[in-house]
Amino acid sequence: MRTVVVGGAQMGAIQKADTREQAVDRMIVLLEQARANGCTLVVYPELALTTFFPRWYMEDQAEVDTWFEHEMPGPATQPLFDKARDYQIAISFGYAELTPEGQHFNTSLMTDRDANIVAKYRKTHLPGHSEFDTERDFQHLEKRYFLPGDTGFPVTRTMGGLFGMAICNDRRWPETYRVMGLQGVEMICLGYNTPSVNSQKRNEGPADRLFHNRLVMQSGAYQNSTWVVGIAKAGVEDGFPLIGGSLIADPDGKVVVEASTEEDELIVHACDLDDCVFGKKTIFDFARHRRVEHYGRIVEQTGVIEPAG
Ligand code: CDT
Repeated sequence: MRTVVVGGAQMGAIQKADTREQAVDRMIVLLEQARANGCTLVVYPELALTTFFPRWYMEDQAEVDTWFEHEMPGPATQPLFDKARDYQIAISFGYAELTPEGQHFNTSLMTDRDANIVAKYRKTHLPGHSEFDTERDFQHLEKRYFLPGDTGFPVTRTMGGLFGMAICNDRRWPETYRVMGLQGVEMICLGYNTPSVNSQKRNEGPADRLFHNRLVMQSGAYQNSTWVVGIAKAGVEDGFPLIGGSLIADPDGKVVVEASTEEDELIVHACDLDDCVFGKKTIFDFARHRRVEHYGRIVEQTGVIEPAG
């Protein structure tokens, strides 16, 4: 057995006026709960330190930059790293990253149990749009504020296993899981901020959004025989609701634990990484069963090309 006791640290709403220090205080309370539950890894949401600011249209780059972290850890986040090291708990969380070269990314990190950053991932699939869209009920300006990630989907050896990360919209794309599956991934940690209603389709509400949330993470887990830890920032941020539904899916695609609120809530499961072995050696033994000679379109083509009529 190679057990990682995972704490999925769902966070409730963070309002626009809330400070990073307030968010970090809440993250530390969740870390303390995780410690009481024997967790060795805690996973927090996408953009865990602030409100989901891409819903706000901004033209002033200096104002935009106030939502970004210029260093990691920085003054506001150092206490979280310090507590995680004291408790010997690895952590993973999302934040807006401003690099020394001035590039903006939607990023996640993972530490080892000594609070050393061992992996970094920058969001690949940026949803939404880059200009104010009058057709939408609310804005989703990730394409305005972030560059597409430049990391690919790295898989890192740490804590006796193979770990990868993804961020929110990435979870809807099978390529995300398969690229990590091809590196033998055993646990994918991902955070999300998903509006409870589709801004372009009002009748797609929370029930549908939660259905899609489970559907994609359960399939990603099963089809790559990996654990998937998917953690929400949930609740109503300045009038804009986000779904909860944080969950852990096992390598058989089954949900083993799921959040029941839209508040700060810790879900816990002892995940045995050896549970990945059976699927990886049988039905999803990629080396024996994949037929790459038929998959060329997946990398040669981006959009749809229909057959000639
Ligand atoms: N944060 C994030 O990626 N949210 C998206 C919303 C898509 S609607 C423009 C998601 O896939 O949940």
